[in-house]
Amino acid sequence: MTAYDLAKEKFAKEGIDAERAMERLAQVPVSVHCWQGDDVIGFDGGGDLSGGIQTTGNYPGRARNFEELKKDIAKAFSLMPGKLRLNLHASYAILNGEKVDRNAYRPEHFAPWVDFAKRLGLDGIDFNPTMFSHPMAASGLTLSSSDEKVRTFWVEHCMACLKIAEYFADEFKTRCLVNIWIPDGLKDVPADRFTPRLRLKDSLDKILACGYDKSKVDVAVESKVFGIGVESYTVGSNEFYQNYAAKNDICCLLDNGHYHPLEYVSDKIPALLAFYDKVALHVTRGVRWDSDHVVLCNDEIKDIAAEIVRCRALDKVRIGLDYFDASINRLSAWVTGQRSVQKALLQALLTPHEKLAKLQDEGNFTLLMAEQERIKDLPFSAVWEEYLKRQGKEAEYYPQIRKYEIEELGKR
Ligand code: RNT
Ligand code: ZN
Repeated sequence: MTAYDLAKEKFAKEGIDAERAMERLAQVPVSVHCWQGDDVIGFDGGGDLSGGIQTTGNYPGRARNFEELKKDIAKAFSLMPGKLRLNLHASYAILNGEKVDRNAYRPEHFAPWVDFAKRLGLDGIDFNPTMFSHPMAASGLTLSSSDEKVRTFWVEHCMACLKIAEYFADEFKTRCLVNIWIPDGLKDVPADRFTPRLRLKDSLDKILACGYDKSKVDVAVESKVFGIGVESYTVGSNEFYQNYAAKNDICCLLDNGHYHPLEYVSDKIPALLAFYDKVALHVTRGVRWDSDHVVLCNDEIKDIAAEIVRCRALDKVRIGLDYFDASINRLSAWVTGQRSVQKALLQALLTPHEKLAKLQDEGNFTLLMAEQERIKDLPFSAVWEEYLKRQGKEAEYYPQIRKYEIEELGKR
């Protein structure tokens, strides 16, 4: 018997079908962010990375253009198991020298991305307006700016993004998630916390009123606590966006780096699912702050995966990745993070949640604790290895990364 056969038997004894778990996992799309490949710089020359987010490190081989980024994505994605989507930022428009600003981007500026994503056999493309690293974001305020010209520019940008999202949805016949995140906030003690929020509300109203096709596009809003240089006030706070999303029938995006360190996104998922039919995620790893470290298969990620599975919400939660590490090989960072999410999901799919929930309902907390601990020792790794094998992936992917580093990245 192989290690997998033995594991399968063990899981069967727990009432878990390992075959079904692997099949289900292969169907869950993970939207992989393009911005890990080039340190969130983009192609439209908007300016240095701004908005209170930061990439640190200087590992050689950063993708400097579309060709290099495509090459890197193709290589990294080839090492990722499961169903993949591409998460694009508007700043990755392919402008080919055309003088056009972000408020006038058109689907054709992303057609080369569609061709590329189709060539890779991806499930679709998700999209993000880029409201940072641009002269119109120089004040640190965008949709909430007191300058009407600035607000209008970014409202137009978001509307343009919604059109582009419809195009993505049409091309792939899958719904496109458009996630709105703005850097708006203040470094020091505000004199007015109210008016900027009213302006943000008004800008969002204008964007949503553009008549985008709700049968093709999901709009999400991403809240945050603070950013570097904007420590004292964030316009798009958690309460602001949760209420906005609820009242306007759009979706919340939870980034697990965007809360106070003892608040857990895993606990927020079931809370939101009681009210929303969809929840979007940015899976990341914050170390002491929203540092966007590479996702590892740690307790936080396992808890998030467990909630998605036991809320029976694999079709309701849109999983996207959001981290950027420039201190290590960028492709390795990509693959490690994506595999960590897949591994956590597999573990969640192999857990007898119903049995445990029953113990909770019966008030049998002694056995519940004992079982929760015993289950940690089930042979998950044998199923993970089998899953990788069936997906045509090797458990050890570093040799391939190293080879690519020598042959491709080393030349940059
Ligand atoms: C910033 C947000 C946002 C960005 C990306 C690049 O704190 O998490 O999602 O990281 O849009
Ligand atoms: Zn995010």
